[in-house]
Amino acid sequence: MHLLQLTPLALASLTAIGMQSIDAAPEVIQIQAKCYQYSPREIHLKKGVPVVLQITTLDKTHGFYVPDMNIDATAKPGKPAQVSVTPTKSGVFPFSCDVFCGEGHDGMEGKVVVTDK
Ligand SMILES: [Cu+2]
Repeated sequence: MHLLQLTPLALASLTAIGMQSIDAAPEVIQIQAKCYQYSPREIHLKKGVPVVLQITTLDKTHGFYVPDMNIDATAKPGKPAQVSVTPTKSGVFPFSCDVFCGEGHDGMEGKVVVTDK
């Protein structure tokens, strides 16, 4: 009797564990922005693998603009920007700050490197 009662529960737990690994949350990649640079300056992604980019500013408002990937985010102090992205093509895609932040603004840039799986 006890065994029969436990079996459905055990099966349910196994199923839950299996589902969890399939529906694993995308990796969150942290990017820090400050006058006048990003850290890291180079972000490596894999084609077809979803990720969340979280851009945090350490000082004032900065942009995170990746025209080739249709990303245009703004990180405000105390309010990081979150961008979900699944790269659809491999290549090197430059990003830059598109919110004027001071004398070094024009040189505030980096690149996203997308490789095939
Ligand atoms: Cu800027």
